[in-house]
Formats: sequence, structure tokens, C-alpha cells
Amino acid sequence: MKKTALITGIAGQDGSYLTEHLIEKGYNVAGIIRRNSVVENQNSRIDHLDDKIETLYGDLLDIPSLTRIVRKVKPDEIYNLGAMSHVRISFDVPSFTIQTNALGVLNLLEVYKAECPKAKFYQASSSEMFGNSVDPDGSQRLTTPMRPVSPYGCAKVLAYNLVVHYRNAYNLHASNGILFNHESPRRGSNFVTNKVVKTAVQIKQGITDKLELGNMDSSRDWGHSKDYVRAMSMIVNHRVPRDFIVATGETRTVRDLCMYVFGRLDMDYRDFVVQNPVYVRPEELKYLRGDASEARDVLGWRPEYTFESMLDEMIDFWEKENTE
Ligand code: NAP
Ligand code: G4F
Repeated sequence: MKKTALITGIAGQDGSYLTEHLIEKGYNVAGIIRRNSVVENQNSRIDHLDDKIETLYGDLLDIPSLTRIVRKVKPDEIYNLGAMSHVRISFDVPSFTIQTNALGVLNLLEVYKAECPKAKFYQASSSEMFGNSVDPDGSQRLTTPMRPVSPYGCAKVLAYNLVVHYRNAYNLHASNGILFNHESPRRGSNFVTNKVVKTAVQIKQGITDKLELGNMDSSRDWGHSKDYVRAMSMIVNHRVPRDFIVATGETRTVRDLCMYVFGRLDMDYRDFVVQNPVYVRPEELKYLRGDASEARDVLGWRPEYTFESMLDEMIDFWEKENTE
């Protein structure tokens, strides 16, 4: 019989790729969307899947909607990807961030426990939870202390702990994927990778003449969303519920990112990038490099994209987009 997956945040970057992946694996897919005042903007990432999925209006902060949806969909697997996912903006809307990213998870766990405790549950946890904590070998792993440096990171730590607690206390198949940064052409263009690629292409095409950034010295472990949603499905289908790190194991600075993208377009980033304090965070997470050896050894997960092939795909996307 076909399995049914319920995805919160289905219209987001990861939600859209996960939906494609699960449809390919033969799942029925249903997802929660929120009301948006500009309806045309709502489903741009999943419009092409319209006739293959069911979308239902709901919100992680609205328990009756979660109960109604879970009763209707009867999911075998729940993927909780819904969140206020922008770290810098979480400093501007800390209370909303904590409510959505922490209490929203509690709401969903309660509905899951009450309505479909035999289902499997995935929580989108984040490397932002580690803050500036790094092991002596320069990596973060499951045992690395979590010392978050943003409202977003604090909320994700609470959600992470709630999932572990519900798993242990109520014998639920609930797992955390601690995913390091992952990108794609579908990434919001206010995250640094897509911002750099989109603006560099626009500079090349004469549409604009500068790129304003914040801190260029922070390092991130960047992978591709398509690779990371495969890991989500592997985690959920692992025999026992447990947490995994998903990362490439390579780290690069924002400066390296600019150097590669502008270089690919035959430009020198130093001629175009200016610093704007608006994009500097009150507290910065300086360095991330994940140790995903358990995802590789236990789940058999391997990323297919490299840093370069991911950025090449994003450059191709924006070159076509800007000329259409
Ligand atoms: P995204 O593109 O911002 O998607 C997030 C989705 O969550 C959006 O569709 C959003 O809907 C929805 N959402 C927001 N608030 C909600 C609420 N109260 N109730 C229901 N849905 C809500 O983010 P993403 O990159 O796909 O990330 C997916 C998840 O992974 C997030 O939880 C994120 O924090 C986590 N994560 C991401 C990364 C990464 O590098 N991408 C790394 C680690 C963890 P609206 O459009 O209506 O706002
Ligand atoms: O692209 P970013 O905004 O991603 P960030 O903050 O690392 O968060 C992403 O990854 C997390 C996993 O670690 C996820 F949990 C989270 O949901 C999100 O997907 O910023 C990356 C780096 C930061 O150091 C930031 O300070 O780029 C630096 N940066 C420099 N200038 C900038 C900019 N970031 C943005 N967004 N915009 C700039 O102009």
C-alpha cells in the first residue's frame, strides 16, 4: 500500500524537493500551507506538483488546524520543515521565532502523540544550534555542546530537546536531522548564497553595479537541498529513531563563495562587494563544519553535488531567469 507523508513547510525550499523525492518513491504527499495575502506567491516552488499533492491550510501555531489535518491525512510519516528559517531576521522577530520554531514543534508533537503515534516523525534541526561551539578537530557532531547565538538557534535547541524527550518518554519514532546549510536555485534570495549568485549575475548583465553584504569572514558547510532531503527520508526510515548530522564535511567562507561566483562570471568580487552594517548580526556564528560520518556509515547517505556544482546550477538558473 502507498505510504502517506505529511509535510509542514511544503512550499519552502526543502519542502518542495522533499515532495518531489517522495512522489518519486511512490508516496502520497500532503502538505500544510499558510494563508498568504498575495496568493500568486504562495506556491511558486510547488506549482508544478499541483495535481500530484494535496495542500491544506494550517499553521504550527494553530492546534485545531493541526488536529484536523492529521485526522484527515492519516500520515505514516510527518516531516516538520515549517519554520521562520532566517537567522538574521530572528533577531528582529524573536518572539515570533520562538513561538513558531519551538512551541509550534511542541504543538505538532502533541497532535502526533494523540492522533497517530505509530507514524514516524522528522524534525528539521539545524547546525545553528551549535553556535560557536567547535570540537578540537574543527568539526561539529552529535556530542558537540549546543551554545546557540541567535533566537533562531535557541528555538531550534528547545525543539530538538522536545523531540528527544517525546521519543524517550512516549516511545515514538521521532528523529532529528541536524542539517548544515543547504542551498539551491529555490533558496530564498535573502540567504547569502542565492543573494551573491543572483546579484553577481545581475552585475554581469548590467542590471545593477554593487553587492551589499555583512560579514564575509564567517565559514559555512554548504550542501545542496536535493541531497539533504534524501537524508531526511533515510533518517525517517531508519529501523530505530535517532538523530543524525547531515553535512558535507567541507567549510568555506562567504569570501570564498564570492570569489568562486564572481570568478565564474569573469569578474573580481573586490570591484563590486561593499559592506553594509544592516546585514551584520548582533551575534555571529563564525564557523561550521559538520561530521556526517554516521549518516554515511549507518544510512549509506552520500551527497552528489559539490560546492562548485551547486553554485554552477544556481548561476545557470539566474542567468536564464534574468533574461526571460
Ligand atoms: P524555507 O524555504 O524558509 O521554508 C520554510 C517553510 O515553513 C515555508 O514554506 C513557510 O511558509 C513555512 N512556515 C513558516 N512558519 C510556519 C508556521 N507557523 N506554520 C506552518 N508553516 C510555516 O526553509 P527551508 O530552507 O526549506 O528549511 C526547511 C526547514 O529546515 C526549516 O525548519 C529550517 O529552519 C530548517 N533548516 C534549514 C537549513 C537550510 O540550510 N536550508 C538548515 C538546517 C535546518 P511561509 O512561506 O508561509 O512563510
Ligand atoms: O545564508 P545565511 O543567512 O544562512 P545562516 O545564517 O547560516 O542560516 C541558514 O543555515 C542554518 C544552518 O546552519 C539554517 F538553520 C537556517 O535556517 C538558514 O538556512 O548566512 C550565512 C552567512 C552568515 O555568517 C551571515 O552573517 O553569511 C553571512 N552573510 C554575510 N552577508 C550574510 C550576508 N547572510 C545573509 N543572509 N545576507 C547577507 O547579506
